[in-house]
Amino acid sequence: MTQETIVVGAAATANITASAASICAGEIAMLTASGGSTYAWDTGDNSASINVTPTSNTTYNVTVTNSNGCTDTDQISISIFSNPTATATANRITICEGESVDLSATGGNTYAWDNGAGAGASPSVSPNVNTTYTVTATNSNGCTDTDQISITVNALPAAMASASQTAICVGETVTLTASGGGNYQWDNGLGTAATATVAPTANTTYNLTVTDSNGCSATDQVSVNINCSTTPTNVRLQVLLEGAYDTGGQMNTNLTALIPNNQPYNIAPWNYNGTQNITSTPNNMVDWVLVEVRAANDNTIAVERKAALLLDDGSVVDAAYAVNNSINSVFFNNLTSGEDYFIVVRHRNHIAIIGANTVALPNTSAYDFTQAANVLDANSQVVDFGDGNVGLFAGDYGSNGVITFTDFNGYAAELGTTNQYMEGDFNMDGSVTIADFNTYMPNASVIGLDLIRY
Ligand SMILES: [Ca+2]
Ligand SMILES: [Ca+2]
Repeated sequence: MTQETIVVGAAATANITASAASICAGEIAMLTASGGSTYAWDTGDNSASINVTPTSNTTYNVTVTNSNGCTDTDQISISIFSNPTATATANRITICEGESVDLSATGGNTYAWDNGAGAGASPSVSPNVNTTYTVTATNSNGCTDTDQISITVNALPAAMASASQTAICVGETVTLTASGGGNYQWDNGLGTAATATVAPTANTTYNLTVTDSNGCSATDQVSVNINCSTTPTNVRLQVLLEGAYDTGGQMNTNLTALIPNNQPYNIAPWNYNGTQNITSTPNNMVDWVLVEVRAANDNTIAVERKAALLLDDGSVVDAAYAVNNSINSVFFNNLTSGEDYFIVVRHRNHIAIIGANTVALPNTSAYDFTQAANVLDANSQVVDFGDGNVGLFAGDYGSNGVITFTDFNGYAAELGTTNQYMEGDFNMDGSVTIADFNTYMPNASVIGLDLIRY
């Protein structure tokens, strides 16, 4: 009998530890086996430690073999938490610089945004440049997902409002100019053009809004101030012209389209060299008139003259009215405020008149030449319209202060002209016709006052 010695080697004891028993889908768990010298995982791996990324709950087995060739097995289960699905949106993805946008995230329990958007499901942000925001959504298991939303930021237009002058005298006009591209909108009723003409009578700030092709807007403003060595004296008066006169204190505006932009009294006999002009004719303008202010103590002395606009209701206003229809007076620069004066009204084919009374200037209620009592020698110097109003006699071709056969000759020489601004157009309708003769004829012997005749 032989005896056999059986050597019993130490048994292997397999053990697996995991970096985490539960992980989020997509995460790595490190499994570490011990208890032997070689390892065989059911994943096919043979190292003591393996990294696994299960997508569902998974049990991993390992067979451990020690140096004696003894084996043992162990297993470990890794459970998977589902991940949230993050979704980032925004109430708008294109904004103008300075605007804000509301971001929104869904899919998690808590959220964290980058680029300073903070935490929360719906932060409000105001990026100054194009920005992509990434949100990390975390669910109750602590698993996360990310999503992104990109916001496009359009720069603002370079709005610029400028003025041809920023310090003016009352009655002067200023051109405002907008730049910065796109569309323009001025306040103060100035419309949408790139340029606007204004004649403020008080310090005024003009606001401009510029909107570019992206719809982004910016504003600028320019102020025009009254800063003048002289303070104007506002002269208000009311006067009607025969020929243009209709009824009820109103004149027609048949001549409006033909009225020159520059005042027409720069020729003989007036030789008035004022620079009054308009860039567009107000549709209620009847014609230019020449207003003269005379001294109270000597009504033969003309203190100052000014060409002005006669409107269809008889009011006489400064040329600046053409760009500022809130103006209701004529601005004189060389009168002494509070002094009394006589007012003279001249028109290029009518008999001039002078007030019967002096008036303290500036006057707040218009000196009313439509009333005979206010006209010197009204019984011979104005025509009575029969409706309570009086007006200047038409028919003084050449404006020398007398209506004679010479005036007829002037008319006759122009007879037949149409659509022109003519002296022989006594009824002021743009044409010289027999109707003008009919206007002239009843006045053919009128003689104006020596005092104001040329
Ligand atoms: Ca005449
Ligand atoms: Ca006519």
